[in-house]
Amino acid sequence: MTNQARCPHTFKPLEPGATVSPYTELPLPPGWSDGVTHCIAMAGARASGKSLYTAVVVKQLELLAHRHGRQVNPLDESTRDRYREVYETPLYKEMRHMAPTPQITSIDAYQRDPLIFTLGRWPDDEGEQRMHYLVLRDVAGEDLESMNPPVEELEFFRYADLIIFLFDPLKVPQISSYLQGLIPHQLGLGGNPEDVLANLEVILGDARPDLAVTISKFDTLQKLSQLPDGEWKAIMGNEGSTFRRDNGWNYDLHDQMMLDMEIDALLRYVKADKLRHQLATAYDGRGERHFFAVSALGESPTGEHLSRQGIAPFRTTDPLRWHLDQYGVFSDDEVNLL
Ligand SMILES: Nc1nc2c(ncn2[C@@H]2O[C@H](COP(=O)(O)OP(=O)(O)OP(=O)(O)O)[C@@H](O)[C@H]2O)c(=O)[nH]1
Ligand SMILES: [Mg+2]
Repeated sequence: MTNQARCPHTFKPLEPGATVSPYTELPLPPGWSDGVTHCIAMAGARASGKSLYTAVVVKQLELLAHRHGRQVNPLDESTRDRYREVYETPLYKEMRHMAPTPQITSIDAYQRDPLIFTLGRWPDDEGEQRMHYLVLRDVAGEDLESMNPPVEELEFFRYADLIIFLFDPLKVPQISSYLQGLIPHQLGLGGNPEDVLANLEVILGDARPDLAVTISKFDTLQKLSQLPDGEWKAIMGNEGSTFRRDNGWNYDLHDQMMLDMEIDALLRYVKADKLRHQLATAYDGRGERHFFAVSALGESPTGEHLSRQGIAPFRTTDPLRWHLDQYGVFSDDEVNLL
């Protein structure tokens, strides 16, 4: 499970001791090649919730790190400034939506540079304490939905440790028709997850990084438990199911396996057959994939504004912990209970 330091832009491997990336010719942060890099890319259609998820998951990781006696910090000024301006301020200070992420070829494409955070010192695969870095790349849904996706600019996907593929349950007709009247009308829904997945396959070529297939905006589905008696109420109102409850700060493999099976069953129930089939052909026997369900907000926004009840994230760190747990980073047996 050797995870050597990788170039933060291209996610490609680096030679030991490298101080400059041979791929971008940009200097690497000091001490970079002594650390362990976790390269994570967001994927999904427009408005599937990638940027809001990015904003929220960083805050959640900060809280998680605190429990483990560590800190999650932006590595450089660029990450700090961009995280603050693009992600934190609109969501946490102005309580409004974020603008759609611009296409990667546009001048204002802030996501061309990765967001880099330090995760603190953790053992590497030989038990030696090393600095671990999280490198997150947000992507424009517009690029991933495009008939001609900018494959070259998105080549980093091939080298990612993990792709978090978000899809919006409101794009599934059987779900959205039931939700009418239960949640405020959603502005500007994006494209189909199936088209994005097909493009992602083109971008990936033969590579199959771990894929977290993640239902976003899960709060909308949880509303189905409020329907009068019926099958949806039985499914979403079942107190025993893993997707009814948050796992707090714990990460438990058994809980994750249950969640994976329950989401799979849910997708079968809503007849998301095309997506399931696409995933099976693209990944089965060729790479690891796992189902997740997250909500960055915890509540549907009304028009331009977020819920007055504030932000109540649900299971947002699960996909990241699926990857990090293999390295013992934020593993529960490490919890500093002081
Ligand atoms: N109910 C609910 N709505 C959400 C949630 N997360 C995002 N949304 C809604 O989805 C919209 C789009 O979210 P973004 O994070 O900007 O979507 P994106 O995937 O980054 O979109 P692009 O940048 O265009 O690719 C938001 O403005 C919210 O209205 C959530 O957890 N719950
Ligand atoms: Mg975005």
